[in-house]
Amino acid sequence: MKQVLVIGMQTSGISASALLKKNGYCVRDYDDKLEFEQNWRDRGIRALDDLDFIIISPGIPNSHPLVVEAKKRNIPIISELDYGANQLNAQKILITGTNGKTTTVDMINLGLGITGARTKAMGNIGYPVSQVVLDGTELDYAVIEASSFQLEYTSNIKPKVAALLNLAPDHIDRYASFEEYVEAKKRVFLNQDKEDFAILNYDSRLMREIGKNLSANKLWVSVKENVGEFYIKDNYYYYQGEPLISARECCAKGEHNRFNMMVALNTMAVLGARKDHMISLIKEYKLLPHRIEYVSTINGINFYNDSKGTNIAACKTAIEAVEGKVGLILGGSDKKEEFCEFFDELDSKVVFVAVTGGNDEKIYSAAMKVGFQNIKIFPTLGDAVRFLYNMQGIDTVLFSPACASFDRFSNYAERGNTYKDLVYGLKS
Ligand code: UMA
Repeated sequence: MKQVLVIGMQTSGISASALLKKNGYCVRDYDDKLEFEQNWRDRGIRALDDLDFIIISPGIPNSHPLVVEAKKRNIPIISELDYGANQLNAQKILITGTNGKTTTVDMINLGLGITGARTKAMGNIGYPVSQVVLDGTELDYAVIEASSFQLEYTSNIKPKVAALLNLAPDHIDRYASFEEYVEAKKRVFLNQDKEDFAILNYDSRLMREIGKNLSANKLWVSVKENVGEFYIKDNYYYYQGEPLISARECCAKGEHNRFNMMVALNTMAVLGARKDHMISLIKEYKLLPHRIEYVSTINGINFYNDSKGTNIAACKTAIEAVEGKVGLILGGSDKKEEFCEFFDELDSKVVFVAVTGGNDEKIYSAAMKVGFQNIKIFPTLGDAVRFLYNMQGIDTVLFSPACASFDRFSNYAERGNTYKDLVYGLKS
């Protein structure tokens, strides 16, 4: 019987392990934290003896001793996403990028659903691909969100449509350089040929370079220029040179969401959707929670929750999207991004920054270095919310931490819900 090791026993690992067992493999489950029967953790690198391959969860870093040793021994390492996707009998749509992946996957999934196709969103969005295989769900399309962590160990998937939305520094805690991060992201186009479609961001010079080496049909998307099949002119979505619908009909506001929508529309178009399907998507789409999510207006102050804003680029997008004089809440689990430039270039509509979380002092000293004085550290998120609420001259309180949530929460959703509860608490 073939021997496989699964590293990381949470959402991805649990599903991968069950699928491997179903497929007749002898599976060793490994996790640094969990104590459970037959956890191979206690066997150290002996867990790697006589292995055929390893299935790795996205959260396991390359510096993990088992990964380092497995590479020395030339044991193949496969991502859970790749292992699952290759057993799915559906056309694959693979979406990556630094920001906007989940929203775009959600848009495509809704759009293809409107055409009557059987479709499901999966992957980094929160539902492991291996679990979809285990569930036995019959699908026409698998709309897969892929993180750089998942793409690093993905070699076999051949997506009909693949999209790289944008590239900005992220996960610097995990990658030796930005180039290394970009290399992982580029793998979204791996194995595509001239039968397939690659969607790229025309507004990024780096992306235009990447496009030169792809074999798939390229579909360019821009919010600045009228390139490609879809573009926006005078606040109207255009398709093949003809106006489609007013962009104001879509409640997902902001330039970044218009970009995401055009990626979804391009995907629908190449998969045969009709114009009326596209119009329905634009009219019906509602953003998922925790993405520049409007929470409430209390005593004239608007509160927004952008807990999914886990890097500086996402935080800047959120600042751009909200209106009035802004009180910004920053901070969380550090991802090794530098904040000096952020404060140096900070939009003047941000009148005060409240910092809270694991990297509060690092953020505060970056602000001091560049002379940004309107900033204060708070022990808890609640203290930060209450301070900004009581401050004079603020129209909008924006929680867009630009950091991961793992310092105080299990994930961004728990963090966002905590923020929303604190805001609702101000009413009582
Ligand atoms: N673990 C170890 N050793 C380590 C690190 C982790 O044993 O050094 C163990 C932990 O104890 C834990 C398990 O590994 O038991 C966690 O594995 P994981 O972090 O891969 O978590 P999963 O629950 O499998 O969730 C993963 C993705 N998580 C990450 O990439 C960090 C989820 O994306 C994804 O939804 C899920 O697979 C299903 O595909 C979350 C995420 O934060 C939302 N993604 C990042 C992002 O969007 O920025 C990339």
